[in-house]
Amino acid sequence: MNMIKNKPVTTTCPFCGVGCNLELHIKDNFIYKVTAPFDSVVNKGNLCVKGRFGYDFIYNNRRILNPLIRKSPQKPGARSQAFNVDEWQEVSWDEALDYTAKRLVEIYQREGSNAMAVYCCAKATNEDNYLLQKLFRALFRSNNVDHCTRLCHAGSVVALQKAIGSAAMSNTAAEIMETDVFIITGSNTTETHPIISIQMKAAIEKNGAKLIVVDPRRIEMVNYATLWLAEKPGSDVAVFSGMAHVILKENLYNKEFIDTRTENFQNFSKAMEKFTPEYVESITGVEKDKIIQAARLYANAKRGAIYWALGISQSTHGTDNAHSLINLALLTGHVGKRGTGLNPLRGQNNVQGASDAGAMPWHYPGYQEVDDEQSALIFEKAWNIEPGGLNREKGLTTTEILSNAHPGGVRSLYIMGENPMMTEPNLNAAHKHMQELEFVVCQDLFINESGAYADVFLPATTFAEKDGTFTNTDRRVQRVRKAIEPLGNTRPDWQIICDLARRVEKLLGRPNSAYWDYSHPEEIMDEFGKVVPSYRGIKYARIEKTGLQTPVVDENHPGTPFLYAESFPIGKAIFFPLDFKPIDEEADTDFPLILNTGRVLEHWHGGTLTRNSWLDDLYSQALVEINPVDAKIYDINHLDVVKVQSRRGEVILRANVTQKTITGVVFIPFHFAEAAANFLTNDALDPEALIPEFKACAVKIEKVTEDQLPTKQPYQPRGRY
Ligand SMILES: Nc1nc2c(c(=O)[nH]1)N[C@H]1C(S)=C(S)[C@@H](COP(=O)(O)OP(=O)(O)OC[C@H]3O[C@@H](n4cnc5c(=O)[nH]c(N)nc54)[C@H](O)[C@@H]3O)O[C@H]1N2
Ligand SMILES: Nc1nc2c(c(=O)[nH]1)N[C@H]1C(S)=C(S)[C@@H](COP(=O)(O)OP(=O)(O)OC[C@H]3O[C@@H](n4cnc5c(=O)[nH]c(N)nc54)[C@H](O)[C@@H]3O)O[C@H]1N2
Ligand code: SF4
Ligand SMILES: [Mo]
Repeated sequence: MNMIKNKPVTTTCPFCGVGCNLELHIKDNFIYKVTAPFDSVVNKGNLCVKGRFGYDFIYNNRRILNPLIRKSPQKPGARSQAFNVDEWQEVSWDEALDYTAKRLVEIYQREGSNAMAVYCCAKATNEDNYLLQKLFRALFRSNNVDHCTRLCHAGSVVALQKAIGSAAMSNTAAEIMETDVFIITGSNTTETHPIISIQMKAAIEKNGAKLIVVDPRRIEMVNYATLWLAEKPGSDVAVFSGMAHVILKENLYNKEFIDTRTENFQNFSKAMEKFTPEYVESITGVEKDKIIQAARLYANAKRGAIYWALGISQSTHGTDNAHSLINLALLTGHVGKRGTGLNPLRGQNNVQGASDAGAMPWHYPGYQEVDDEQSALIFEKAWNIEPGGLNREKGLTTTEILSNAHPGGVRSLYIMGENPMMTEPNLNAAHKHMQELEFVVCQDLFINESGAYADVFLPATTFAEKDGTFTNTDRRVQRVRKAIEPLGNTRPDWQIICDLARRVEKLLGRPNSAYWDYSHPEEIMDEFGKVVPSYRGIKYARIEKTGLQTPVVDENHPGTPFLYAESFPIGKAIFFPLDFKPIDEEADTDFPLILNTGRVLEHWHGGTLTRNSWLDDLYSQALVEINPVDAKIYDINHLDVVKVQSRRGEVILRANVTQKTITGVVFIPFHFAEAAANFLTNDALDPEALIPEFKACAVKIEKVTEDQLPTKQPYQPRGRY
């Protein structure tokens, strides 16, 4: 069909959780330009480089346009890890789906529910994720369902759930214009949530808001900050408990809020006694005066807000770190009002939505617990399953799914739009686990480092070729619209899942047990709304122009810009007494530096999208940031080739000698396959959230010769058309 559109198609950006609105300009089924609507409440005409120019991955030559099956079947322990398309055979959808259903059902019938596992996808829509977890729960009776949220804000989620009963961002990003003091910690906001950072800068420059940055890296927002607390990695509990100590000692706390809205204050304040500014300075490296100033500034604010991301969460004590922030907000009453709040900046375009949709091992859609009898009954009824049929046991998390990949454990892994072989910690160990699987399915746009292990590849459409919804970081459910016809034989994820589910049902001899005959994602959202109260009022007709912020409890409900005005979901919020714990692997004489990992503006995670885009021309090689003082010690000049080694692996890349990282800490972005930072990272986990310590492990660095620099993956020039 030749679709020449006079009017651009409005949709939602597929990269980050800000959820910017895009206008896709189309001619002959080709997107030739992207702009942003000026009346969008989210981005007001602004876009970052990824949203504006990064969409050309859609047309990249390496995109897979037909279903593929391996020519020679893969065996556990002897899987080929080749990207080489010659090892694959193009097949019809019928053949690919019949084969996938047959292999999955065979493993399920032989090994049972616990052998089945799935990674859902925070880049795909709410509708896609709702259906994929439904397939694994309803048909394979498995709760081994997780997605990248585990590697991301799991620490924040567990702490927020325990302390207040809900894990979403409490306020709307745009309310920053009403804030007078805010803290940014563990968030490199200008590179990772660029359009929110524009609003933050405006709050400072136009409104005189004051900013406190707590981060071991000299991120760009430090240029706008009143105070920068350059702590040692992993010392957040001490920094924020030190601030709480000062607030308590100087009587700057909000007594009325504490009395009426919180519990456990006495135990908490007792635990804070030891965090004197002197003690905190000795652990964190932050001068005590700065702790005192930061405490006064935040406590005396009329409307204080905290924004945080992975520097807090990705730690073996990520849950405690997040509690230390929640404690501060409760102590000062800076929550439950406009312009305040506890604001974990969610990363992927639809990580909030995939979590809401139940893409998690311990929860059904809407955070209803899998081991709660009442919740199980609700879903048995909704999905037409016999009473007692759904699995009541909590499933495995992403990292656990891999470490349980052995005979008697997980045998098959279905991956929709994730790339664990770039994004899990300790990749050498992860590679061994992946090898042990019997059957791997990848449903993606490209054969990425994980697809290279797959037995079947199911080619999905991109965001621009399908309908649905994404839920952004401030809980706004927005439309994703089909702008072009799917390229080649690609299909939207929701259709692939339904086609597969019907085949699985047939093989299991339970046809039509759950409903899979949707003609449009809108019908999936209607079903989703029936089982998840906070989405009950989301109807496509209501979000045509502007999204609605959950909870939207009925069809007349206007949405909820900020939460907890009257009470918290668990009634009174709970203070958590904390103690300081060091990182799992501290620097020592053998591995004297700490490795911090994270992102750059131009790239996305494992690089599957952005390295198949011209964005790779903008930022084309991995660099390790090292402070000039350390560079001198190790005799390293700017752009020298160096080897970075940890106890688990090594990578070779060029050095970027820069003040951006503090002494004793080096930083590597994890986007580059030829120098994948996750060969080095530590897979030690937070005991409650089970999130790995991506942000700190011990490494050593040495100069090596130029010829040792690995060549980057062949990059094929953009443009299939
Ligand atoms: N360009 C781009 N944008 C993205 C992404 C991307 O891949 N590329 N990914 C998206 C996703 S999924 C996510 S989750 C977000 C992540 O967003 P961010 O969390 O902002 O991303 P990171 O680069 O991981 O930065 C984390 C920050 O934590 C700091 N940090 C390290 N250790 C510590 C510590 O011990 N304490 C504190 N307080 N800070 C520390 C780092 O120095 C860094 O500044 O970004 C989203 N946006
Ligand atoms: N060292 C280190 N490691 C980290 C982190 C870190 O800070 N440091 N951060 C962690 C965090 S926060 C995250 S969120 C994870 C991210 O980890 P992943 O989710 O594994 O990484 P992505 O590269 O975003 O993988 C997304 C995949 O989805 C595909 N895709 C895109 N759109 C669609 C679609 O519509 N349908 C389908 N089927 N596929 C699609 C893309 O092609 C890509 O292959 O990485 C984690 N790993
Ligand atoms: S800020 Fe995020 S949502 Fe907005 S254009 Fe950039 S990547 Fe897309
Ligand atoms: Mo993330």
